[in-house]
Amino acid sequence: MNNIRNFCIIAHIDHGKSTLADRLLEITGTVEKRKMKEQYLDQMELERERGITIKMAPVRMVYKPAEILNSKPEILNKSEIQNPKSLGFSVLNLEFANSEYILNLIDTPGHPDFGYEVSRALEAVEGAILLVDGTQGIQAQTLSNFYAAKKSGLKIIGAVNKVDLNIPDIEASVREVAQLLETSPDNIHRISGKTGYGVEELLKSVIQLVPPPKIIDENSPINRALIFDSFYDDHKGIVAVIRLFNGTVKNFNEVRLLAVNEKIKIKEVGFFVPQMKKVDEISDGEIGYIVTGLKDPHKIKIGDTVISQKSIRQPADKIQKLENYALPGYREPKPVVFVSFYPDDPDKHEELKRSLDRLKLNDASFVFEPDFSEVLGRGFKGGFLGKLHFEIISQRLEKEFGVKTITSFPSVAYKIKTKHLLKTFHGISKPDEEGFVTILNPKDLPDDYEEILEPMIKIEIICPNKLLGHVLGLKELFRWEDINTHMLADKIIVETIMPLAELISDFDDRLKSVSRGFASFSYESAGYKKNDLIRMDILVAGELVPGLSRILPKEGIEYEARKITKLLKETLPRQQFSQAIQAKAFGRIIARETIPALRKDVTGYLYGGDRTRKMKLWKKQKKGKKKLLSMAKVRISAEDFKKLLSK
Ligand SMILES: Nc1nc2c(ncn2[C@@H]2O[C@H](COP(=O)(O)OP(=O)(O)OP(=O)(O)O)[C@@H](O)[C@H]2O)c(=O)[nH]1
Ligand SMILES: [Mg+2]
Repeated sequence: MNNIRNFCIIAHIDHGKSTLADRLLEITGTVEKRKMKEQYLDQMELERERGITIKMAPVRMVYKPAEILNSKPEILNKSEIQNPKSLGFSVLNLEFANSEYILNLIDTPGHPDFGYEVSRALEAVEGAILLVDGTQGIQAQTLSNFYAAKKSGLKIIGAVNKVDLNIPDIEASVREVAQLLETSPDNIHRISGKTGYGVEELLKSVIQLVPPPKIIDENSPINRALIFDSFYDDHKGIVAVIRLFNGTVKNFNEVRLLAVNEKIKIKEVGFFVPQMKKVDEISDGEIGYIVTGLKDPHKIKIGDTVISQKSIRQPADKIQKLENYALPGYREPKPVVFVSFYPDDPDKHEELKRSLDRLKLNDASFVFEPDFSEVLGRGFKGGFLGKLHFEIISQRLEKEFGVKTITSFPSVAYKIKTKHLLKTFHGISKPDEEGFVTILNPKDLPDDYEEILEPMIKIEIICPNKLLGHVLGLKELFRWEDINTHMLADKIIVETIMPLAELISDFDDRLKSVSRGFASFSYESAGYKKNDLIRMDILVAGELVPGLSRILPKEGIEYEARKITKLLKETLPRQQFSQAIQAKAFGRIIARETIPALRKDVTGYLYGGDRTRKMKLWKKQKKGKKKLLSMAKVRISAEDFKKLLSK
């Protein structure tokens, strides 16, 4: 066990984690060179398409320094092995070179919407490489991930990446990282994940500095493992990704899932290499998977503890209460964006449910519950960690499961006081002690509400000093309050309070563009605040489109109404007939556009003056249209929602 190292790579988005992981896969011979492709661990179709990591990816690598040295005869001369400097390690020397190490790496996503993946990975490892793009320096998620890793008690190794780009700012980034880690710049690695420069030295540091796995109570009569991820495999069924904290798990072992209190017989155990590879057992301190044989996806709970007895002669439950063996597990994810999904075809309700269940198995931060709309029928309300998270789930539904859905505008949770009773799928909403009910769907806001509170966030933006003016230029557009600034090395941190609803408009894009990509942000919730808001409905061809209602500040609503009707005109498909698009608020129409018809003149072949015949045909066409209309559900893709939400 002394030769096992469990570690992850954490960083801000795009700082090069998955590219560094590629080099580690190569150095350790885990993936053959001819099979190598860029960001190898990003295996999901959407990850490759978008060039970002969405899921954490564990991989087990075996590293034999001596073998590597043998393959490089030019450096295999004893004096060099004993001269630590040349090989980048200082303590272990020959003993190190002759050993074999098991390296369990977890690549993590950088985008804050997938932060739950990172937080779970942190609990399965003992160390982290904090990677910083040398051309950018420290960014918001560098900070938030660093603090999270520190809190989890991990050994953190700093590395500045992309040194192949040879830009002068690199040393400034090194100083920033050194300051953050409270160490000397000499201890920060300078690497290039692209060329491989410095990567082997970094790996050696991981081996030297990251402690071997911690074992909780070696004499415990219980084997236990933490479930930190799960997914559905078409052939194997429900698979749990685990970290062993005590003992071993073997094929065909009977184990208990503690939180859900379910006994299962393990069908298969294995490692990720990075594909699933079956083995006989996973032992102390290692990371791997178990095929659970479970049919019901709700039986897998992320953060649950898998336990079994080490020996039958010591019945565990007699020794201690089983709950006492539970590992700490995870805090529940807190969704901030809510969207309702309805199947395109009402008959597909079950299929949609099954698909959402499977997605949830693969994405613990996604939550959903039943929902109902008079027009669209039975559906589900999904809770997401952000706008990108919603976009990804919605696209995965379509790509991986072939399920088409009608979705509502992404919304946040408002609290309102009203005389009306608010019906939800689960019955009538009960007011809290202060008389407020929470609404997740804008359509539920009555015009004559008494009071409305909107959720606020505390946002922290980090940018180079010289861009401060540009960043502050966003103040009015995004309704900032209480702005504070402070310095961190050559950067400035802006703290402000902003409505959460602004975050799901195009805040991220705007910040990126005013700062040319040099500013980044993180946020946390900051309670609720009373504001002057109203519901705006959208009518297409005179009919209210359920998913398009939104809650907006009264001030500037006409502008918002004109913008959305115009955008909808460009977005919605043309029909056989012209359609009016209207925005309604304060009980009246405040903006209007018309989508022209895909003209097909049914009277075109008639000539002469017999008007009644024409009228008859027009009438018939109108009737057909009416029928079409009642069926014309407005389907808007996640990408179009993004456009509609932009400022
Ligand atoms: N020049 C240069 N480019 C690099 C280097 N490492 C990564 N890149 C590029 O940076 C971009 C992002 O790389 P990724 O490895 O996907 O970054 P990531 O940190 O995994 O991104 P997320 O997982 O989405 O947070 C890609 O275009 C890489 O080719 C490097 O050392 N040098
Ligand atoms: Mg990545």
